[in-house]
Amino acid sequence: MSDINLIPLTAYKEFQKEEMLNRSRALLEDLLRRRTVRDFSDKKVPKEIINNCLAAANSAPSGANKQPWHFVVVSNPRIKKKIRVAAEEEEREFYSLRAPQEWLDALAPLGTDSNKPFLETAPYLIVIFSKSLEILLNGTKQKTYYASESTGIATGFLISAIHNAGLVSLTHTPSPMKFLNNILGRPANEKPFLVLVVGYPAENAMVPDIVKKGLEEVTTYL
Ligand code: IYR
Repeated sequence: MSDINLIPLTAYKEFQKEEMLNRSRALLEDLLRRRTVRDFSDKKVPKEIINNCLAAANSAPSGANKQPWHFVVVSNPRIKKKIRVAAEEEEREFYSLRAPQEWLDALAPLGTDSNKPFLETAPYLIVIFSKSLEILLNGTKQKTYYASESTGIATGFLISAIHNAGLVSLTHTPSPMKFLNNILGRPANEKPFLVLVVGYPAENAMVPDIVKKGLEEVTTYL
């Protein structure tokens, strides 16, 4: 016999159909307002808001409930500068040498280049690490499961929570990202997943005029 400890699902709330429809529409409308922003203000953000958003991310489902992620929240200007210098070095190589033309063409509508001033301007850089192996306090190693998928789901929760709080974010993926372990002193079992740049948009921030695929193009009902 298994000795798992089951408890009643007291947290679940059922809504009337009408309310379900309203709630589904309300969240949809709110998420449709989200834009990835690259022009950040240096306006301060209370730490408690970031903490709440991270707690929301940390509630995400994960393989075998292992929570194979670690969040490093960087607000120290000296560390932000180090990250910017290292990231721009990688990006210069990416844009001028490593990126195939097809990739550069795909990025052209976004207007990105190797300059990453937002890494210093934005009040917070949340560096997300994914762990395929967990090292417990007593030094024993424990496997995690679906680490990338789990960390991706947690990151999605985080992006939504940040948007819901009235802030903007940018998913930034310098490549390769190994320098983040060195700068942030994270162990080798943690793999940088992405850098989430968080703050207020700059006054008169501009965003690329891009469109999303329609739902019918990405959905099949059978
Ligand atoms: N990491 C580079 C390039 C880049 C790649 C993708 I895929 C993007 O959606 C955007 C940028 C950069 O940050 O500029």
